[in-house]
Amino acid sequence: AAAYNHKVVEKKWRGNWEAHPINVNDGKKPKYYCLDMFPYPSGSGLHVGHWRGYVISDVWSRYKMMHGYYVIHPMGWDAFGLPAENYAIKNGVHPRISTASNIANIKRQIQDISAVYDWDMEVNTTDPEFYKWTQWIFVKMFKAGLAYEKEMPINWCPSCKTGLANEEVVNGCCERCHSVVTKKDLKQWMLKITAYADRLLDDLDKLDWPEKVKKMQGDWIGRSYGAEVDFKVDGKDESITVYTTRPDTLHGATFMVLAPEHKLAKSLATDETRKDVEDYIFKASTRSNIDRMQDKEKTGVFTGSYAINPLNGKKVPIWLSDYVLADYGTGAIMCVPAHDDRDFEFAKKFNLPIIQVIAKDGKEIENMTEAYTEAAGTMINSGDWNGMESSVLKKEAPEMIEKMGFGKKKVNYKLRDWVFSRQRYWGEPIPIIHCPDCGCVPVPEDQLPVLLPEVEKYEPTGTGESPLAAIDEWVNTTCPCCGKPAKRETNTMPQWAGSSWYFLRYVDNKNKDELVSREKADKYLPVDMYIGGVEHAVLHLLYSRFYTKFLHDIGVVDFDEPFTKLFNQGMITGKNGIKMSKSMGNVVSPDDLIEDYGCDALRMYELFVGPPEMDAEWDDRGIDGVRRFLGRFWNLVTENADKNFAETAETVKIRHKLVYDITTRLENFNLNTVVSGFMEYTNKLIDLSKKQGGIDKTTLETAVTLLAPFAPHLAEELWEQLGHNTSVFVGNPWPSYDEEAMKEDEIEIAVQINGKVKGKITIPADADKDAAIAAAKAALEDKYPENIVKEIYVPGRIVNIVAK
Ligand code: ANZ
Ligand code: ZN
Repeated sequence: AAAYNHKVVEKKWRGNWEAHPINVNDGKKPKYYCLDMFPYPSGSGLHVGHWRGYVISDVWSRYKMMHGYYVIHPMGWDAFGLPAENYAIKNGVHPRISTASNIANIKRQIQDISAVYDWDMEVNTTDPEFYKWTQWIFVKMFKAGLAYEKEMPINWCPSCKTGLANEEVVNGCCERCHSVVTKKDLKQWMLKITAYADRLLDDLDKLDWPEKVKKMQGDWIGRSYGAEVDFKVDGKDESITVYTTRPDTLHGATFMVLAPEHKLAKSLATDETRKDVEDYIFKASTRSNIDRMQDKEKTGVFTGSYAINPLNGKKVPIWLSDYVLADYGTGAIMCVPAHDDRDFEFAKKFNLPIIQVIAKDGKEIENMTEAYTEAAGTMINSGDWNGMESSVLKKEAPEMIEKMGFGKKKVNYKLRDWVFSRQRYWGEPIPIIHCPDCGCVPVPEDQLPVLLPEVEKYEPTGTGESPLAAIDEWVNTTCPCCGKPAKRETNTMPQWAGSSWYFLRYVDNKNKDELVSREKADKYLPVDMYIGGVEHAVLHLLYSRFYTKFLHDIGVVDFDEPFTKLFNQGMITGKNGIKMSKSMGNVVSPDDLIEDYGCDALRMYELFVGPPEMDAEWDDRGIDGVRRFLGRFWNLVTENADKNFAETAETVKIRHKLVYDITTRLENFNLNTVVSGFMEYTNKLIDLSKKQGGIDKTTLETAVTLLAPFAPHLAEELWEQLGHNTSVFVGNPWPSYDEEAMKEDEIEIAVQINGKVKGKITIPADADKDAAIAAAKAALEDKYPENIVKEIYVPGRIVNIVAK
């Protein structure tokens, strides 16, 4: 038989699959929706890192196909956003044009993976037929009161010259360009994602997602239970409300701290403190939240005023400090230095009293050197509350405080509403018209899409207006309500808008009347398996869940979670774990590797580099070993294909074990060990073939079938050589295994004396304890000890003899 030539084989099968699609919807098969996070079509094309996720999702799709599913496996383009716009600013090329050519290039590269993508389902977020529905969702949200305008200080990237959502600020810097983010007062469109906070949090329990991702979303939503407590300002009518999660520690509140932005901050100053207070407030206003939270050394200023602890009537000083954030809770806190780290630090620095109110072993600590932050122990120094268990009190105190009349129970969230407008060109226009009489009026649904107009200059103005504001003919329009002159909204949507719902559109991408028909939605959605990088844990995955819940609530779909199962693949990096990027010059392109080793070899090598959920360093040299394995596998099958060799007991056993190992590893996503498993078993079969003179056809067919999701071209070719004239993926179900048939007749086990291995013995697999011990005795002969305390047989594993 001819040697394995990947070029010939891969070309032939790509052509065959085009002529005879293997993943067909006959209307009878159950569906399985396996989705990749769709790519941004960047100018630099795909590298081997991008391949990894696509190979994983394709293996999974083909595996599901072989279980009789019609697999929905689409691909599309997340094509609005800054890179295309920045390119336009630099080179004067319209983003529409550069985007189209990038897509064409990346599409060709993705097709080289030979994945079973259904290109009839393709979507592109910048296509007016697509963004019509992105705008439609916005209009629906506006009508539901979930989209609103608000003047507020928002995160502003001075380099991208646009506002950012909280989720887009990472360690105080712009997620995209890493510039330090500042604040800017701007009128913004906001989406009320907070209205869904409880559902977004509680429904995480329904999801088969990595725990790590669920925890990140949970922390981001940040629900906490506590109380709001009112403290009267001494000598004034005003009172200050604080938010606390630890009302049990109220007796230990020895001072109070307000955010410098608190509305009472200035008025609490006395003649002596006024100058210091105003200086401090000014300084804080120039700093970002992140800086403030990360301060090593606490800063603060005494206002000169006092508040009254409502529980015990004690006077406590009121301070200002920027470790208290203005936009969380009430912007004011009661400070319990004995039981909170930050309060402790502050008290030490400014010499404020520390009163311990929870004692771990009933004893008060002399000279506390750090706060005791657990809610575990008995209450002390707490009047009527003395002797209570703090964990119990923590839960009961909010209600007690409510009854006593100086506060109430309160739930708080870290999640904030979503800043949804961007002051940039290359995005979906927000479909709103501003009328002097009617206010904000949504563009009527039958007039959507609001097309993105042509502009002469793409530069952001930096004034907080998008380049669209300069196009008078576009901006000036009439009010859909009253017909009077009115102006269009000139902000555009963030890049997340299209990606928050694109997965719904694939299954009905040509529908002119609906986002997705209810019939198709019911039949093909939601996504069963979603595969992509972990960097989207909060942003995209949270926004998509919010959109889906909203579309559920307005009856577009009947499910309220978009992605039933999630898999995050690790990153492929260059040497020393450095991210692959053009600027680092360490990008490995798949193109040459496909040429030299073949698509199948590259697919398997992508999986072989390490556990798929972990990052892995790329090293081209390893692909050679995978290519050689494919050559050996090819030879094994082709040499035996026409032999009609009868099956032997030994081969049957290996066959069942092979099916078992590959299937269980694949089910658990241990894909790197699937590849090493194939290598081991192929060597075993080659040895066996030499020993016996051949391998039977059933075993060869089984091995080829198992290999098909991984190396589809090669598997198709070998399947044909084994005498089949239909695809290995069609009408050829995934092989099953029989645990009985896998069992070895004889097993090798270790013999230990007092835990130390002394030798190995071979015994019948079903040997009982007596037989195993007898075999051990026979093997060790005179080395078998005399003063035996115990003889232990761990079935199938060891004999251990305990002796004196
Ligand atoms: C008294 C206390 C005693 C507190 C104690 C903690 C421990 P979550 O919601 O879990 O993040 N806090 C409240 N508002 C704040 C703000 N705007 N800026 C900074 N800190 C603020 O935590 C809520 C706790 O964080 C609250 O409970 C408050 O301090 C502080 F032993 O009140 B605690
Ligand atoms: Zn009007």
